[in-house]
Amino acid sequence: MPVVSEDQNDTRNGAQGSRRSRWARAAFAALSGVIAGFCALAVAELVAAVVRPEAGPVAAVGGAVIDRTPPALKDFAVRNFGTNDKLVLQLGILALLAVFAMAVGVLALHRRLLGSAAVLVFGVVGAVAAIGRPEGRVSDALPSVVGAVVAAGVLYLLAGRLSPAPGPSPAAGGRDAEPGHGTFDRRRFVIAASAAAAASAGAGLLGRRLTSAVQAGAAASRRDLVLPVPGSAAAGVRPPSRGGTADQIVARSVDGMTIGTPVEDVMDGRDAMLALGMNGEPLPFEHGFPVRMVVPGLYGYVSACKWLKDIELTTFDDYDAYWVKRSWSRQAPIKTESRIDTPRPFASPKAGTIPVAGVAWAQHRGIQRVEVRVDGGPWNTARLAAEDSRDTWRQWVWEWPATSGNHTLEVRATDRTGATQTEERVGTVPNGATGWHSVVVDVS
Ligand SMILES: Nc1nc2c(c(=O)[nH]1)N[C@H]1C(S)=C(S)[C@@H](COP(=O)(O)O)O[C@H]1N2
Ligand SMILES: [Mo]
Repeated sequence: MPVVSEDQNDTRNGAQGSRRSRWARAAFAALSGVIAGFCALAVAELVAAVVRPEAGPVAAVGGAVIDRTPPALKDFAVRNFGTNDKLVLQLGILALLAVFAMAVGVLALHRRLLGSAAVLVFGVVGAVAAIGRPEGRVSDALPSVVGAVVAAGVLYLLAGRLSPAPGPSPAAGGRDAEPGHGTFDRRRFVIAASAAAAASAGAGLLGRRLTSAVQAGAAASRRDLVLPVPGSAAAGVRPPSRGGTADQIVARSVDGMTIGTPVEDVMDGRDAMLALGMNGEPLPFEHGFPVRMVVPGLYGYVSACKWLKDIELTTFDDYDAYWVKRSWSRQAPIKTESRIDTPRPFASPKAGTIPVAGVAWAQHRGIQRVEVRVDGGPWNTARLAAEDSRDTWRQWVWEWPATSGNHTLEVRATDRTGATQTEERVGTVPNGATGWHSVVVDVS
């Protein structure tokens, strides 16, 4: 079957065709780069499925980026993308990778060895990111390195298919290729590229399979877990005789998180617990299956280690946990806070009686009073829902006799120690935000 190569068209159509041919080769070169990139990721994910899923390059680079993102940018991402922030980050990484892959593909067209070697740089980036993760180990480099080496080989091969065929090309029906004129055999390239893409897809699917087999195993063990009936609604740790200079409990998780909790809080009789269940069933995976810590009254980053692996008794002098290393406070009791949930900001309700309602919390101290005021006027005491326990949120409502116009609603809570929520506004770092929540509404 005679196959017409790009270049034979050129000889027929002259200079215009030749230019078109050069563009076509560049496009094919960019495509080679993308295929090599796809191959790198697929192979890396396959190896990661065997070695350790978190060591896969996309997760590792994503994690490394998050660790190095300035707080302001992190806040921006959380504000704009909410719980999709990690997805957006991963898509961003993939988009950036695609651009680089195209560039490397074009480079390989001109400098085959150099372009292929450039792929290895990505392997180094992935490897460094994976090893640098908390709990990272040298073997975590394997997925990125193997992926990059295989991809470099693939790019070298594909770039070879794009180089001018030496001498008469049998695929071109025996016609002489003109040396230096950019002849390449499209069919041979397409076959090689398709094979590489298909093999990569196969590797990626196999990796997925392996990972989902592990997930299925975890799901089965969760399904088979029979929760014991608790002796009380919540049974806290009872203090043994105190002793020793130890003042910090450090919990470690399988995802490399470390969380340090004051021994004093865990042992003071509150319902500190290792939780196996929630709402009458085994913990959901995202909340820490098979076991997590819960200590009422302390923010999650100092108390609530999920996917718990081990617990160590140590001192605050000797060890700083994950977020403490990142400029958060060693100790972080939950602050007395309240929030307006309805009406929503910039709502336009009708004049009349409007219920203003929300939640307030001061875990382990309990909520004593919630007050609401309109346009900086006098405070009005809200009605509180029954208290489930002083460790739980408390709902509140105040019936507002609303008149038409623009109004600002503010709320503040007072806990059972008599302390009233501070008006002073501070951000979440280093130990939790403060300030009064306000909502502006336009009553019609
Ligand atoms: N292993 C692990 N545990 C963790 C974290 C984490 O990133 N990894 N985040 C902590 C933080 S900051 C909070 S607020 C809670 C959130 O728990 P939840 O997902 O059950 O609400 O988990 C805590 N425990
Ligand atoms: Mo948190």
